[in-house]
Formats: sequence, structure tokens, C-alpha cells
Amino acid sequence: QSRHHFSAGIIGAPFSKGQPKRGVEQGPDVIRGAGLIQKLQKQGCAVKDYGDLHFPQVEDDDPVGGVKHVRAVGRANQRLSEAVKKAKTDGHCSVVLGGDHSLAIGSIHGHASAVRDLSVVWVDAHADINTPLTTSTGNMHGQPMSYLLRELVSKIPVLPNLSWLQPCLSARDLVYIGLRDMDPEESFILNLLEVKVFSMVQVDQLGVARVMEETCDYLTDKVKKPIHLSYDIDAIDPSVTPATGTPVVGGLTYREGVAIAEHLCQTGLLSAVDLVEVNPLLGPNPQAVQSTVHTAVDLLLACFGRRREGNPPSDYQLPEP
Ligand code: 4U7
Ligand code: MN
Ligand code: MN
Ligand code: MN
Repeated sequence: QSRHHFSAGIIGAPFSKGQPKRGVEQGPDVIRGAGLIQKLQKQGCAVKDYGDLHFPQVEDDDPVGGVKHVRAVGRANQRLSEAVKKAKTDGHCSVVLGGDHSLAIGSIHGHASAVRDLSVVWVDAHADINTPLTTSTGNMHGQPMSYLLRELVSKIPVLPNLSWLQPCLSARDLVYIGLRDMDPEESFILNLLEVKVFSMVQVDQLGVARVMEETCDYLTDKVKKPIHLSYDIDAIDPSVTPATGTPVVGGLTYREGVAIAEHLCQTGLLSAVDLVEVNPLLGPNPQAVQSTVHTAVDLLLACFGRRREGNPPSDYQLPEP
């Protein structure tokens, strides 16, 4: 596995208009500040840092049927889609540092336009599959999956700055892990589309190792498609990662969270990663923020080959006296 050559294309996406709390736009800064790039390089991963995207102010962005900041979210994701597509055609595994989870729209769209067909592993306390017509909050970070699924195209109204977006994912190519807080309409949609879900109940009953085996068996059943991992930090228990906008008790342990990333890395199919919803302005104290950020970094390191059992260098010569 240490023979595998990893290459990460890092894209900072300091965007927060998919939800109402300030601070999540600082995610890229604090994740970089915790040494992500140096740590990736130190474990032998090639890194291309594309820097942070700039998201211009969008004027006259009034709610559309209760959905907030549609135009800003639409424009930001159009840019992100291009950036991810570029990182993929440059040959990297793309890494989007959020930012809120509405960014999955552009990230998955850009990934899909570079590789054609992909599968998605969505690790989150939430399903983020509300449509603009089912959302109770109007926050777009609770909706990205509904825009991406081909099966839901007839349920999505025309929205400003989103006409560029084509649904690019089939429900059968999606697996959720960590769910524990769904709106009733979201549960309805997951049932309707027969989406593969490993909620916290399955994590409890099967253990994370079997969840990951079944996830990969399910996704690689016929053809091995590139995997897009969309990791919401709120999937992890808030005792570990409290600095996030919508924490939910009863989440994944640190160890389960890392095991998911390690397992996906070992498939050799991991092609893009989002790490979203880290908000350094939330959380009760500085240690809580630090724990959240360090966990985010460790998840990303695991995506690029770091293993807890150790990574013996293949080219090392043991010194002789
Ligand atoms: B996150 C919610 F109503 N379902 O739609 C909604 F509970 O990206 C929460 O997973 C969405 O953090 C959470 O606003 C979005 C709510
Ligand atoms: Mn969430
Ligand atoms: Mn989410
Ligand atoms: Mn959240």
C-alpha cells in the first residue's frame, strides 16, 4: 500500500452561504493552519495546492420560495465545479476544504464531468437530500444531494444561477454512513429511491469494518467506478468534533471516522474528497476547536495512505554501526 503513489490537489472553498452561521468560511484557513499540506508531504503524498477560490459578492440574492442565498450558492458551485474538474484533469485526487456542505454540488459535478461515472460515499449525521420544496430551514447545505441525483430531476424547480447544473449521480451509486438526524421528507426520499444507508444503527450492529466491506462490495459490484467521499465533520460525535454548525449527539467515534477514510483509501478508487462544515467560531473553547480541526486533518491524512498500524518506508536502509 505504501507502494501506491498518492497525489492531492487541494482546493480551499471558503464559502458559508449554504447555512446561516458565520465562521465555516474559515475552514480552509484552520485546516491548512494545522499543517495539512506539510503532513501530507511528509507521508509521501504529492501535493498541488490550488489555493482558495474567491467567491464574489452576489447582489439581490433574496430567498426563492424560502430557499436562502440560491444565487450565491449557484455561482460559487459553478466556480468550484470548474476547479475540481481542473484538479482531476491534472491527475490529482481532488480535495475540497469547505466551507459548508452546499459545496458538494459543485465538487461532485466537477468530479463527474472529469471522470464521467462515479460513486459517492456520503459520511454525515444528515442526509442533505431535502429538495427546495421539502426544506424546512431553507438552508442549501441540507439540500445538495437532491440537485445531484438523476432520479430527483423532476422534483427540482428552476433556480437562478443553477441552470448550469445537470444531475450526474444515480441513486444506486450512493452510500450514506453515519446518519442519525433526518427530516421525515428525507427519510421518505431515501426509501423511495432505495438508497443504501448505513445509519448509526448499522454502525452499532455491524461495526465499522463490516459497514465498510459492505459499502465497497455494494459500490464495486459490477464496475469499479471512482469514489467521491463527501465527509461532513458532524458525522463524528460532537464530543470529538464540536466546532460545527449542526452537531448531533450519538455520532461516529474518532476511530470509526478514521477507519472509514482508511478503508476507502485502500480501495485505490478514491478520486475526490470533500471535508466540510468545520466552523472554528463554534465550540465551547479553543481545545474543542483544536480537536475538531485535528480530527479533520487526520481524516484527510487517512484518505492519502496514513495507516494506524504504521507506514514502513519501502526504500529505507536500516543504519548499520
Ligand atoms: B449538513 C436540516 F432541517 N435537515 O435541511 C436542514 F435539520 O450539511 C439540517 O449535513 C441540514 O450539516 C444539515 O436544514 C446540513 C435540518
Ligand atoms: Mn451534517
Ligand atoms: Mn452535510
Ligand atoms: Mn452541519
